[in-house]
Amino acid sequence: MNYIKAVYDQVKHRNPNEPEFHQAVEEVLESLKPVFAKHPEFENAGLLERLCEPERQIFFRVPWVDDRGKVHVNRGFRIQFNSAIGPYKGGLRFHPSVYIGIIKFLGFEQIFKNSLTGIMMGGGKGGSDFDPKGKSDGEVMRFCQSFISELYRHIGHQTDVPAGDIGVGGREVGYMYGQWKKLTGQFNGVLTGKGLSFGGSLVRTEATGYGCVYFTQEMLKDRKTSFDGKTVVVSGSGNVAIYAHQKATQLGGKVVAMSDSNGFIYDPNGINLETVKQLKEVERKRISEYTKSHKGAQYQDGCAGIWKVKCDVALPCATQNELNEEAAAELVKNGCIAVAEGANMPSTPDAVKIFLKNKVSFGPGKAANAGGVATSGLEMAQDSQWMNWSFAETEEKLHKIMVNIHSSAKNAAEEYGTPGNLVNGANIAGFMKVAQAMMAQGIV
Ligand code: NDP
Ligand code: 2IT
Repeated sequence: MNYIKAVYDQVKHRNPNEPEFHQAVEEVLESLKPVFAKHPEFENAGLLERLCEPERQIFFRVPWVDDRGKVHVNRGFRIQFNSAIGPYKGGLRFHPSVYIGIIKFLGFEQIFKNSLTGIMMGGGKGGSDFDPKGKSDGEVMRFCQSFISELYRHIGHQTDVPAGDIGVGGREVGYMYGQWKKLTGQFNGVLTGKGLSFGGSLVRTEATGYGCVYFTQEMLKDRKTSFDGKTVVVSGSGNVAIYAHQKATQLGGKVVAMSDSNGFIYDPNGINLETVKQLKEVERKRISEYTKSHKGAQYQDGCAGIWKVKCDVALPCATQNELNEEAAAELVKNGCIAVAEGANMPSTPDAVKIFLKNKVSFGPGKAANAGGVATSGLEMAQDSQWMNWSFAETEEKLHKIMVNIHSSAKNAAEEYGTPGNLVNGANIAGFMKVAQAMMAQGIV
């Protein structure tokens, strides 16, 4: 279709040297072809041009002082991508690889992901090229304070609500919330992922990993099977990976491999999650240390090697483009039947093609990892009511949301002629709600 191609060419022209953003846009536009064939009015309304251009982009300087008194300057970003269905919502990523193309790809994905949750949240994302690794608590705190000293004027509980992502967890959210409160004198929950004693929600910490496993459970049900007795590989060992491991294990799976950016561990007896939590959440060490206390386990340098480990279910939960064509072929060869993306865009487009061609059940990130932002939405709902829900009540709500996301994606895939293709289904279902809101609200 000429219209879709023209929009994509314009995105590439306007945003040069941002391959991750191009990749995310191309996948969505490809899925939307049958929608635009059915709805010519969307083209007249310039819907795609508007959708691909962020409503607002904020870039700022983040100066901070290290423990030796040296001054450093990082870059801060916040992309307020689309507010058609609610306040901008999305995480902050602190990682040295962050540049505007990464934030745009994440913000773009977030629009459709947030729509799929069924909660009133628009799409946004932010972050910095700051590297929290190896920094002291004091350095991280001073960085977070400096970051919020600029960002605070652009966010608000009904305008833009940031949260965590890579390199931003409970510690960082706490420091940012403290500084935001000091600057504004308010207490209204402007960030999500907060500590439980100051407006956080139970289950938010676990939500992305749990949600990813609930989504996978639905895909397995469609194949008339379950997690029980399945061998599982989970890449990463951060927030998403840890709680994906926990829920997969609760449902009867055995997680035999996990990784970090240096390499991966393989433990045929099942990876001991307490050890991983202690190493990664408390001591902030490398995953290689696991083998010191678990003699039956092996460590190998290079994180991509994890996809050679034989498994029934693979959950990529580390970062974008960590699973390529070769890795996908290896998984298929070894009998893997389901892949669900806990991370954002971890599979390359060629890897996705291999999964779909070989009838591997494939859950794309914007559907499979939506449990995190969905529970952020539940945190916002609790804050606005000045209430706390129990763990069980919140988890039940998360579970229902994931089941609904799976069925929306599945139904949309069928309705638009590609049954079983949850990539198309998630893109279309996420898009339709945003499109209807944009059509109703006029040209804004
Ligand atoms: P964390 O910072 O807690 O953990 C990230 C993990 O990924 C670490 O194990 C890290 O290893 C590894 N990793 C990071 N960069 C690379 C890389 N370039 N190559 C290999 N491994 C890498 O982040 P999260 O667990 O929160 O996020 C993981 C993924 O999930 C991201 O894609 C994020 O966008 C996505 N996501 C997160 C949500 C959330 O609620 N937190 C919600 C939805 C999606 P190392 O320690 O060596 O850096
Ligand atoms: O990618 C994501 O969905 C997140 N990092 C979570 C965003 C949020 O606002 O909870």
